[in-house]
Amino acid sequence: ANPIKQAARKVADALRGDGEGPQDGIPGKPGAESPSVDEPTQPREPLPSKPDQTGPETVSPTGQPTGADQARMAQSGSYLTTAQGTRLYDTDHSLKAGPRGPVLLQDHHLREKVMHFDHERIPERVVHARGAAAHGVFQSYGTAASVTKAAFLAEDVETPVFVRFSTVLGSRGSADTVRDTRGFATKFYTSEGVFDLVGNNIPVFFIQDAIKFPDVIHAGKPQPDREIPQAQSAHDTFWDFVTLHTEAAHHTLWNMSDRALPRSFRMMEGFGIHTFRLVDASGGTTLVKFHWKPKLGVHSLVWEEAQLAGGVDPDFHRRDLADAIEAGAYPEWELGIQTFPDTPEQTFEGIDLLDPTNIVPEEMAPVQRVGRLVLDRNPYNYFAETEQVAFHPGHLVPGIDITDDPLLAGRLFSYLDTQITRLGGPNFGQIPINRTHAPVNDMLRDSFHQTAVHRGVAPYRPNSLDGGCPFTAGADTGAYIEAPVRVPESKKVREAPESFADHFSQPRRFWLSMSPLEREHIIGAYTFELSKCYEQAIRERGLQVLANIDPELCAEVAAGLGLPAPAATVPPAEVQPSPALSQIGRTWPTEGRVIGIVAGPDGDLEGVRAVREAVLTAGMVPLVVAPTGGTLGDGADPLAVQRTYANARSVEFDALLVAGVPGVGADAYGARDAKSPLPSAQQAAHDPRVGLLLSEAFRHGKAIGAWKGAEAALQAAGVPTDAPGVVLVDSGTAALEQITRLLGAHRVWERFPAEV
Ligand code: HDE
Repeated sequence: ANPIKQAARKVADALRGDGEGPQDGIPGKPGAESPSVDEPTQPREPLPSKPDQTGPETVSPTGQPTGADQARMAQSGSYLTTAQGTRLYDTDHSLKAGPRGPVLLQDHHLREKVMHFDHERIPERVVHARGAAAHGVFQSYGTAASVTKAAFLAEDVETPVFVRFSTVLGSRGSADTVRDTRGFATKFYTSEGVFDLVGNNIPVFFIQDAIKFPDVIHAGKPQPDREIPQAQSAHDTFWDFVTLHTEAAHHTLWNMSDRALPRSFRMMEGFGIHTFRLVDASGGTTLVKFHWKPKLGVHSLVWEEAQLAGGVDPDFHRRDLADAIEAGAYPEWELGIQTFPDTPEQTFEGIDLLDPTNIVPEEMAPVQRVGRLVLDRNPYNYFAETEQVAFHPGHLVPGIDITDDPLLAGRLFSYLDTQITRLGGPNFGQIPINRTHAPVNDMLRDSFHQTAVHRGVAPYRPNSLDGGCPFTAGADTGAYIEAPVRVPESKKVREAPESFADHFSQPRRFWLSMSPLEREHIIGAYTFELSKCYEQAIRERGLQVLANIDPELCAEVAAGLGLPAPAATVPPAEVQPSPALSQIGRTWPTEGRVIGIVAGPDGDLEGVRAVREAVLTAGMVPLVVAPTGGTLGDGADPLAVQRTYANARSVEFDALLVAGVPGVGADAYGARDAKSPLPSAQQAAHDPRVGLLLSEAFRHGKAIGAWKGAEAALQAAGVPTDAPGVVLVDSGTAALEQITRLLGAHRVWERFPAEV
């Protein structure tokens, strides 16, 4: 019998609905017809709003039971089809002249399937290639309504958003926790069109003029000969550039600070960097800088954690973001603005607002809160949403305008231009994640990937064939009208203004605003990075830049490098510190923090159960760590294990709770020796994996709470029970209470050598 004919008959039967057709349909919908395909989008009509913001239900990090989620299923119908909608009877074998014969060129299914696969990859972003994103809602307070007519900033308006976080230098597959600036790009789907706030977690930039962007990125990316190092600034070309081009000194200093090692995307500030211009209902203008303030505070990893995570969990930040949202610990920020009078000089208290290497300290211009952002849904599909989202600083809405910052000017060109290569043409606005929620009525036509079927014959103006439509709007009908600001009269030049020439006073302010411990971290970072440079001249130039920022910083780094400290070539600037820049010394909410509960079958299981519940009630995420996977305890209600001694590393946890006697069951690892004279409980305490977990947590300043009989495990790990932030009490819940208090400060800073 001919198998192809047999199969074809089967399909024909199935189509008639009377035979045993393919049975691989979705459970519950046997033989259901595929839903009819939606009409192609008509850009003239209001586009459908995004689906409801319901969180996907899948495996929860807390080990909660999960349910199937239709929206997450790959199938949308019972039968597999080609891209043209034709049903298929086999997708596992090529069409051949006999089972052992040659494959036939006429196999159009094979051709289509492999052709599509061959083109699955698109170019990654030239910068910010590695990212993670989430959907959410922005709710405005209305406090900005007096300075901007932007509809989404009026009182109590809810606007759907999509936010993408990223590193800058690494490729799409690089590690999350590298020392780098982070992107913080927000797409607001407002009623007046899309507004993109394409910012970073560092408020200044390496360069003052967009024409230098290719230079700084060529220097920062892996070196072109061997393509190393990946996603790092610790190499000759980066330091060669930033030490010659001293306007980079401020951004580089932030990069050497803890800001470049965020604990979580949820715990980063965001900055629009450039000064923008707000326009109110009567045409009045105000200069403004945008800030995102995280509800959980600004927190960082320590350098060793960042390095470890790069290996043990390169997806550390994207996992943290997705897990937090899935667990219901929705990340939150407030949008804030610093406002400045729109004077012809565009300066504020002597600070040039057009220079993107400058900040204005919050003590001089407070950040006024204008709305709240909540991220509450993970993307369904990384490629379709996170990869294809296209941001552009020129996506502006009425009420928000630009200034003459020369860096911003270049960005206004670049972001559209780059999408042509990355997304394959100018119609990227029609990709679902990029679609505006405002009605579109443009006269743009054709080109690659055009999904609209435009009607009519007159996509031009003026016309009579369409009755003169479309008409242009005015100020009273929601038109985007550029603020009619005066352009300075001058001759054409390739020059920076004199006010852009001070490269050291702003970094000096940042340095002076740091606590002693943060300074230690900065010194360590410069010493590490410059020590990775091969060229002596580059190290020496690096020290010269530091000498011009602060002699003590320079001396400490020079000592670490074993080089003499040069004298400053510019006198140290007289600047006031800005305490708001320091991350240490405040108390923050602990929601969404991850608590590791280290347990073993011989430990206090009831205590573990109780503390797990208490962690959940406090809005934090409990992860039970046990010798093996599966469950702890038998009987009717065993306790699910989320991590094992073999796969848990301290970097994942913000604090540890040690339940009684951890570690039993480690035979295979050699920790438990049948011939040992020690009772099993004591041997268990010496499980080296538990020891590593505890000693790392201790070294990285994490709170450790232990109860009933955990002393031996702490001792074996070299964790003194009387050290700051080590809590030894009678029960797990009592331990939790104390470590929660410690967590408010993020880490037990007293454990670090430098005075806080
Ligand atoms: Fe970007 N930048 N950039 N940048 N940038 C891109 O756009 C560029 C700059 C930032 O999650 C690219 O779609 C130039 C400053 C973020 O998709 C590209 C200059 C700031 C993202 C581009 C700058 C940023 C990008 C690459 C100097 C902070 C990721 C792919 C004038 C305010 C957005 C793309 C996302 C991405 C160009 C400087 C932030 C090539 C020419 C300053 C967060 O267009």
